Amino acid sequence: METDVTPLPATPPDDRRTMTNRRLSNSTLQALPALAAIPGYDRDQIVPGIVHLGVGAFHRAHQAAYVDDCLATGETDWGIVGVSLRSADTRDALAPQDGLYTLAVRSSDSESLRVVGSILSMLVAPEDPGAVLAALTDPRTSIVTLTITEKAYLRAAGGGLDTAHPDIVHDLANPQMPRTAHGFLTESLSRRRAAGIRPFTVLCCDNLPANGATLHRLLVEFAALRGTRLATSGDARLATSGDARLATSGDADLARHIADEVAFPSSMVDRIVPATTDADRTRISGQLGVEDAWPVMTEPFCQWVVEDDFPAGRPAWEKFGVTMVGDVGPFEDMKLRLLNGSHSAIAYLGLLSGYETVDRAFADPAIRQFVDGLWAEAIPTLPQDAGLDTTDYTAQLAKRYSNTALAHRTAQIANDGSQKLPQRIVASAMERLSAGAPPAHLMLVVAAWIAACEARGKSLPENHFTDPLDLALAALGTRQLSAGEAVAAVFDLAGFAKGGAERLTLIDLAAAHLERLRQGGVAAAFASLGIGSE
Ligand code: CS2
Repeated sequence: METDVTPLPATPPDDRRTMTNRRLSNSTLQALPALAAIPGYDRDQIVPGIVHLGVGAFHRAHQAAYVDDCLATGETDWGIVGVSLRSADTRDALAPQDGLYTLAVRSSDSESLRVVGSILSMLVAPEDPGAVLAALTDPRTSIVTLTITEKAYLRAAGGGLDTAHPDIVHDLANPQMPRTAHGFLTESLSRRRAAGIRPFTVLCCDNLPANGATLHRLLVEFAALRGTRLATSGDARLATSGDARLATSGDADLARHIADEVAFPSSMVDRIVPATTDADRTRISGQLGVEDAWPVMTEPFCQWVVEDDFPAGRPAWEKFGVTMVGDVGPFEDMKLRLLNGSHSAIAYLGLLSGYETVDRAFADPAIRQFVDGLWAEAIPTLPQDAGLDTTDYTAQLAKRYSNTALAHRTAQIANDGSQKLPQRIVASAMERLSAGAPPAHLMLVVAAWIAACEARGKSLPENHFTDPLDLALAALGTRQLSAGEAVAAVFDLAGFAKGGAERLTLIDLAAAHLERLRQGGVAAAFASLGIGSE
């Protein structure tokens, strides 16, 4: 089957002639100052082998940089077709740049610039879902990577597929015109199977526990449901084939095919990537001498641990820094519970204390002491026999959080708390409690999230951060609930500790903290943990 991946439009010739306002692109690459490293390979020779769903700043600082290293070693089969599932912004910025962008690696006292060339073309799903399906069905596509954020997995509170979500309902009824990652992956796997093309490997790169297995389960559920809905919806294929049973069993078969034949290795990804600001754009463009409309800022640290299960082939990732393992679970848990958990803590407690960035919040001795207490509660929940060095890991985290050049905004991390806290905080709290130890620090993070939500429109700007549950959270906010009532209602809404024996105790702990936060602010909550008192 032929591909119809749309190449990025070439830079208009006029642009090449003008010396002012020139754009970063293939034609200006060789003239960049020596301070910026440029791709050391011929981009024209690179074949697209990876489709990436969700081309945000994180992907461009992480997987695309690893692939760039791989292409530089002479592998040519792993160029990236980037897909935005929602907005056209990244495509609009990168298309005139032939997909090139600057990665600025910043520590407190130095910065290095590198132009990344691994993204060959970009597609915007809502503009042309057919082109995305064609790229996914292209026989050259062997790997599909995803960074679509936690909320785009569309999980119901119990963890299964949210079958009531309008986009799931839409995609089940319109398999040819999907909106969700579930719809795109399922339809393209179905087309590949029908055309005799081997399935691609799906490599999830989002911050979810057992992320590959989680996505695998959701897709099997989606595919099975798609069969059910097709059989009852008068779908065009059924009408023309006149054999409803055939089509139904076809989709049941597809669910089985995805369950049995498609690999979903899990992976742990790590790099801190603050949102790019206008000041970053101006500064980087000034240094390059050409305009880069969308550079990416990041830290020196970078980690990728991947389960080695790629039946359709993979780049020799281990040659350039990726750790290939049999079981990524312990690494995922350590990262989610120690890094992401403390990140959320710093975000909410930092916002309530008036800090705009992680480094400023972390420089506050009380917050620093709190984070140490949080780590002390979370560490015993990690597997003890997996060789994890949590002392070294947390020491590195402390250094990374102190990077003053990143300006990583607390409001950025605060987004989507309802989707993040279950794996970052609540899971550790439940395990801690069932081991007989009260998770007092962990539950302050939940209370601080609720208090930060309550503070929006008061001490914090109205939309300072957002959450998929915002409408329901705002409705709760109008009811003048006691701390206990508010926490219980939020646990129900977000599905925290659903069905767990620990639920009521966790609610009590969080409610006591929320009451302290409401009455005496962060200092009062910290005092209950012995932080800040002499
Ligand atoms: C952060 C993560 O925004 C957030 O929720 O905790 O994006 C974090 O920076 C990355 O996971 C680091 O790898």
